[in-house]
Amino acid sequence: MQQHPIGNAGELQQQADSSHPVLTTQQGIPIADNQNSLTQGNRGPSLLEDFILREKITHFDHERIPERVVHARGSAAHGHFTLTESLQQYTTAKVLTEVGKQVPVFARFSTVAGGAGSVDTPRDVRGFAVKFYTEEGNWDLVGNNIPVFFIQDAMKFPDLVHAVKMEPDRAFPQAATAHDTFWDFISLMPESMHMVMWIMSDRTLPRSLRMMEGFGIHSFRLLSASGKSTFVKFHWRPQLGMQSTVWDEALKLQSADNDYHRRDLFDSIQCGAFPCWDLCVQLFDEEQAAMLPFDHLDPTKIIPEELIPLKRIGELVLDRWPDNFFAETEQVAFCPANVPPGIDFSNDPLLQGRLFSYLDTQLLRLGGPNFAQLPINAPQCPFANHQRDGHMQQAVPSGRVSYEPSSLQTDSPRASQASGFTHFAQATPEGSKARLRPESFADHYSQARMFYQSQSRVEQSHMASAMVFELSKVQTAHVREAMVSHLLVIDEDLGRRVAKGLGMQQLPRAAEPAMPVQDLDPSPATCIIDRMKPTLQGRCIAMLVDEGSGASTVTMFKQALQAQQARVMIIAPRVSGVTLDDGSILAVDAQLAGAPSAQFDAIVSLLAPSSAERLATQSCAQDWFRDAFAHLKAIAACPASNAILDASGIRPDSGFFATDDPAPFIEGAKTRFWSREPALRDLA
Ligand code: HDD
Repeated sequence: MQQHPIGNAGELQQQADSSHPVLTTQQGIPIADNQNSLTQGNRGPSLLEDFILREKITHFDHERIPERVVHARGSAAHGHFTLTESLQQYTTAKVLTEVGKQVPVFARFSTVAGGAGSVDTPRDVRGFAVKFYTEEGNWDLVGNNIPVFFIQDAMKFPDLVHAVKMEPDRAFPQAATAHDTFWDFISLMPESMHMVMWIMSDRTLPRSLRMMEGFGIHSFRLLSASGKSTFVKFHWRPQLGMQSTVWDEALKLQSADNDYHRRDLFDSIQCGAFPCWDLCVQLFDEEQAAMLPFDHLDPTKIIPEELIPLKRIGELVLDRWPDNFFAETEQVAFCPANVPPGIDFSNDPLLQGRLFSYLDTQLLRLGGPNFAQLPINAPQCPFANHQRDGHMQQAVPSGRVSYEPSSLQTDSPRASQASGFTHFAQATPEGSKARLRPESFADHYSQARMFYQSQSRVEQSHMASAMVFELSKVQTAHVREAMVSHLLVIDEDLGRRVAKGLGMQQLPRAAEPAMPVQDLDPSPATCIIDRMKPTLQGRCIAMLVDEGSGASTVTMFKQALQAQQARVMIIAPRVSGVTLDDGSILAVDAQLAGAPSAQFDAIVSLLAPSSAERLATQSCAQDWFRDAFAHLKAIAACPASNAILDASGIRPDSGFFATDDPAPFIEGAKTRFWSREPALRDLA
C-alpha cells in the first residue's frame, strides 16, 4: 500500500515557516510529524520507541493538579492598587503609607462549594482574594463577599466544608447548600446563624463580580513605628455599586451561561471598562473594642459601620486578564499569613487556624515547597534566604553558604532588626492550657436579628423565600424543624413565615439561646437594593431585532445606550446579520434561542410586525420577554412586539417603555421594578 508522505489520508500536515517556530519535544528535539504515532508497518501496532508520542501523552496525563478543596471555581485578573490616604500614623507598611504609588495586584474571585468546573451563579459565598506584590513582600488579603463567617474556631472548618460539599455517598448536589448535610450541621451550630442570614440574602446572588463588596472579615492589627497597635478591618467597595440578581434569574443563568461571571469579568477588562473597588478600613483601639456590645475577635460578628465608620484609603483597578488560566489563576497561592511588616494578626481563633492551613494545602496542591517560585506567586521585590533544594527547584543559588550565621560569604542574606517583620508584643496573662470558647463569643443571635431587621421588606421576603427553598430540599423533617426553631429566636415573624412556606402544621419550639438576645440598632449599610447605583455603566442591554427592523430606531437606541456607557448586545433569531428597513445589514451578537434574557440587565424589542407575529409562536421569544418581566427588568417594546407580550400573557406595567424615545427607558433600566414581584411569585 502507498504511504502518505505527510499526514494520514490526505490530512494537511502544518509545517513551520518564518512566522511559526519549529515544534519540539520538551527536550528541544525538533518534531517532523505531529499527526501520526510510530507504528510497525502501515496498520501495525505502535512502538514503545516512539519517544515523541510517549512524552506528549505522559505530559497530558499529568496536566491536572488537585483542585482547591474549597473555592475551586474561580476567575482572576491582574491590576494595581493605589493608596490615596496614608495610614502612617498607624502602620509602617509601605503599601499603606506611600500615597500615589501603584502596587501590582492579582485578584481571584471564587465560589466556595462547587468544583472547578461548576457554574458561576449558585447561591454561594464568593471568595475575594487579593495578592499585593508590595516592595516589602507579598500581602494577601484573603476575604469573602460577606463580612462574617460560619464558625468561630478553625477546628470546625473541615466539618463545615464536609457538610456543604456534595454528600459523600451520592456525590450530589454540586455547588449547593440546599441539602440535608449542610442544614443538619448548621442547625447544630448556633454560631452560624448570623452568617446564615447573609447567605440567605441576595448577597450570594451577585449580578457581577464587579458589583460585590469584599471583606477581610477578621480584625487585623496595624503596627506603628513605635510599636503601637491599632485594630483594622478591611472592606472593598465596588465603584459600580452593589447589585444582585433575583433567585429565579440566578437559576436560569446556570443554564444560560455556566461562565456568566467569568465572561463578564473578561469582557469588561477586554473592552477597557476596568472593574474598580475602593479599599476602606475601620480603625479602632482596645478601648473602643471594649465598648462594643460583642467581641470583635469573634469572626461571626461585624462592627456596623454606623458604630465605626469606614475610611476610604485607596483604589483597586483590575485591567489585565491573565495570559494563561492554569499558570496564573489555578496556580496562584493565597495565604492570610502573608503580611508585610506593619500589619499583624489578631487573636481571632479562626484567623489563627487559617494561618496554618493555606501553606499546608499549597504544599499538596502545587506539589512541594518551591511553589513560591512560580511567577504568579513570586514576590516582585528582592528576596533571599537559605532555603534550598526540594521538588522542582528553579533557582540556581551560587556559593558555599546556605546557612546562617556564617563568615565565609560576605553577601549572604542576614536578618534586619531595622526593616524586618516584628510581631506585636502583646502581654498575655499566663493561663492554663485548655480547649475553651470565650464567653464573649456566646451571643449567636443578636447580630443575626440585627441583619434581618436592617433589611428592606423586599430583601426580607427574599431571605424568607430563600430559606423556604433551601429547607424544602432537606428531606429530614427534624432538620427543617431545628432550623425553624433558630429562626424563631432571630425574628419570630421570620420563623413563622418560613414555617408557613414549608407547610408546617405546628410551629416548633424556639431554640434556647445561651444568653439573652440583644436588640441592636439596625445597620442600613448592610442592605443591597438601595446600594444599586443609578447608572448603566457596567450593565448590558439586549436589543432584539430581525429582518425589517427600523434602522433609525435601532441606531437611536444603540447610540443613546452607549452614550450612557452601557454594553449593547444585538440579538436576532439568526446570527449572520439582519437586513434593516433601509436595506443596511446589522451585525448580530447572539442568536435569540441561545441568549436568554437572564443574561441582560434590560431589554429592547424593535421588531417589524411580520417578524413579531412569527416570533409570537416561538417559546424562546416568549421566554425572553417573560423572564425579563419576571426578573423585574425594564422592557422597551415597539408596538409590534405586543404580539409576543400577548402570547406570553404579560400585562405591561410601569416598567414598560415606548420606543419612540430612549430617555425614559434609560432611566428605567438603571433600576429594577420591585413592585412587580409580589404579583409574580409567592414570596414567603
Ligand atoms: Fe479559606 C481558600 C477565604 C476560612 C482554609 N479561603 C480560600 C479562598 C478564599 C478563602 C477566598 C480562595 C483563595 C484563592 O482564590 O485561591 N477562608 C476564607 C475566608 C475565611 C476562610 C474569608 C474566613 C474568614 N479557610 C478558612 C478556614 C480554613 C480555610 C478557617 C482552615 C482552617 N481556604 C482554606 C484552604 C484553601 C482556602 C483549604 C483552599 C485552597 C487554598 O486554601 O489555597 O486552605
